[in-house]
Amino acid sequence: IEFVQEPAALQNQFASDHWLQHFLEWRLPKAQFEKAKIELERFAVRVGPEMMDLAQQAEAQEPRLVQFDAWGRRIDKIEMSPAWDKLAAIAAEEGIVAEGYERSLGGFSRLYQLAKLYLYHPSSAVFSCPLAMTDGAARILEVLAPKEIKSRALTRLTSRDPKQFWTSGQWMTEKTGGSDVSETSTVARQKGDHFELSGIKWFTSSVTSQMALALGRIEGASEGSKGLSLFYLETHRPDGSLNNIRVLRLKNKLGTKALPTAELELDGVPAQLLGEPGQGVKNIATMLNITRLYNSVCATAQMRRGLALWEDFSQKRIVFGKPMAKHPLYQETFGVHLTNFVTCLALTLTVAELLGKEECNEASQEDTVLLRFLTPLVKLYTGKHSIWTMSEVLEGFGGTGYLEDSGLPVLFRDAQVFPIWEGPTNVLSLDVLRVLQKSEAWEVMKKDIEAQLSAIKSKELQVVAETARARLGQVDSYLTAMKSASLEDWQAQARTLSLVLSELYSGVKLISWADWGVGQKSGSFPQSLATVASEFWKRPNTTLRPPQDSLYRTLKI
Ligand code: MFK
Repeated sequence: IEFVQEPAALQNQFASDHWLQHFLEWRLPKAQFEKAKIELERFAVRVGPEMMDLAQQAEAQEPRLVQFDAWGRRIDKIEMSPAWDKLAAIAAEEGIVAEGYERSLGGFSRLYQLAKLYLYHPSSAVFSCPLAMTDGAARILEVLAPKEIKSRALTRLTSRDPKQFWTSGQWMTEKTGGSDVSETSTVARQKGDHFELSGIKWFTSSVTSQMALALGRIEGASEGSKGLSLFYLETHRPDGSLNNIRVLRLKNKLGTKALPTAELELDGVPAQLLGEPGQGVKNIATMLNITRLYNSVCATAQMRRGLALWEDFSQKRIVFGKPMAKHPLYQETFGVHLTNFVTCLALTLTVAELLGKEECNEASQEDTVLLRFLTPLVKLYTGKHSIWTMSEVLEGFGGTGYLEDSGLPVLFRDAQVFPIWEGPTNVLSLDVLRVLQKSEAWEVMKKDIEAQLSAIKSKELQVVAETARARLGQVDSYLTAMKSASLEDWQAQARTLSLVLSELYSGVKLISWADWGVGQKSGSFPQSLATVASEFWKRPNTTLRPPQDSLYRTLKI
C-alpha cells in the first residue's frame, strides 16, 4: 500500500493550550477564571473547522475592486468573499470588541477579551486587523466624542448584533512620510459646523469599514505634526455610495490576502473634529496603543497555532525509525520556539491586564507608566519573534511546509506584517526612547522587577531570579552611563536597548508566573513552566553596545 502521511490536526485551542489557561488562572480571581474557562473552551470549538473553513474561503477569494459599473459610472466597489462577512458576524456575536467595553470582568476585562482575540485571530484570515482599528476607534470615541457620535457610532463599534456592528478604519499613513505623519498633506476645510477632508491616504485597511478616524491639517494650521487634528468620518452615504472617496487601487501585498488594503483619494469628505485642533497625533496615539497590543496578541497567537500544528505533526511523523517528537534534536529545536512563544504570551497578557486596569481606573500611577512603556516593547518583541518561529515551523514540516495547500505558508507570510504595520521596529524603538526620556519609566520598571524578584519563593526559581537580578544591575549601569550620551548615540542604540528591556521584563514575568505555578499545583505543568523560565535565563543576553562601538560612527554608508 502506498504511504500517505497523516496530516497535522488541531485539538480544542483552549483546552489544549495549558500556557494560556494557566496564565489566566494565575491572574483572574477564581470565580472569574472558572466562568472564563467555560466560555473560552466553547468559543475554541468555533475557531476550529467552522472558522477555519471560512478563513480558507476568504483567502481563496481575494478582495476585488470594481471601479466602474456597466454604464461607466464610477462606483469603486470592493467585492468581498461572503466568508469574510461571516467572519465579521462571528466577531460581533462573540463580542471580540464588545467584551472590552461591557467590562463584565471589571479591570480584568481586557485580559479576558484579548484571550478571546488570541483564539479568534489564527482562524480569522486577519479579520483581526479591522477589529484592532475598531477597538482603537471605540476607545477614542469613548474618551473624546460628543454625545451624538457616541450614540451613533460607539454603540455600533461595540455591538454584538452582526446587523448593527460597524468596523472602523484608521487613516493616517500618507505617501510622503509613512511613519512620519508630520508630512501629512490631507487638508481639512471648515464648512459650517463640520470639516471636509481632501488628500490621499496611502495605506488604509480597510475602506469596507463604515467609519474611519483620520488625521488632517486644518487650513492655515502650522506645518509638522503639531498642526494635525483628528477627525471622525463615515465612509458611505445613506444610499450606500462612497462619501466623496475614490478608491485608487487595492494594494498587492505579500500576505494578509483576504484583507482589503487600499489607496484612497478623499475629495471633500464630511468629517467631525475630535478633541482639540493640533492634538491629532496625541489623540490618535490612544488608537495606536490598542492596535499595537492587538498586533502583539495576534503575533503570539499565530506562534501558538504554528507550534500546535508542529507538535501534533511531530507525534505522527515517523522519521529515522521513530516519531519526530522522540528525537532529541527536535525536542531542543521545538523547546527554543516554545520558550519564545511562552515569553511572548507572558509579556502580551501582562500588558493586556495593565490596559484593563487603566481603563477601569484601577491602575496606579506606576501601572500607567509601565503600560505606556511596555506597549511599544511588546509590539516590537512579539513581531520579530513571530517571524522567526513561523519560519522554523514551516521548516519543521520539511517540503510540505513550503506547499501552499498545506495551509502553512500563509502563517509565515502573514507573520511578516506584524513588525511592519502599526509602527516598524525602529519607529517603536524611538517611541521607547521618547518614554524613557519623558518619564520615570526605567525607575518604575526597575522597582517593579525588584519587587517581583524578591517575592520568589521556590528555591529552584530563586537561583534563576539571581541571574535576572544580575542582568537588572547591568542594564541599570548601562542606562546610568548613557545619561551623558548624545541623542544620536541614544537613537543608534534604541533597537538593541528595546530588545534588552523586552527580554528583561518578560523574563522576570516568566519567573513570577512559574513561581506561582510551583506554589499552587502539582503535576508536570508547573515544572514545564519552571523549565521555560530557567531555559530563558540560560540563553545569552542581547549585547548592550557602548555608544563608542556604534556601527553608525564607523560604517559610513
Ligand atoms: C492584527 C492586528 C493588527 C492591527 C493592524 C491595523 C492596520 C492599520 C494600518 C495602519 O494604519 S498602519 C500605520 C500605523 N502608523 C503608525 O503606527 C505610525 C508610526 N509612527 C509613530 O508612531 C510616530 O512615533 C509618531 C507618528 C507618533 C510620531 O509623531 P510625532 O508627532 O513626530 O511625535 P511627537 O511630537 O514626539 O509626539 C506627539 C505627541 O504624541 C507627544 O505628546 P506631547 O505633545 O504631550 O509631548 C507624544 O508623547 C505623543 N505620543 C506619540 N506616540 C505616542 C504618544 N502618546 C501615547 N502613546 C504613543 N504611542
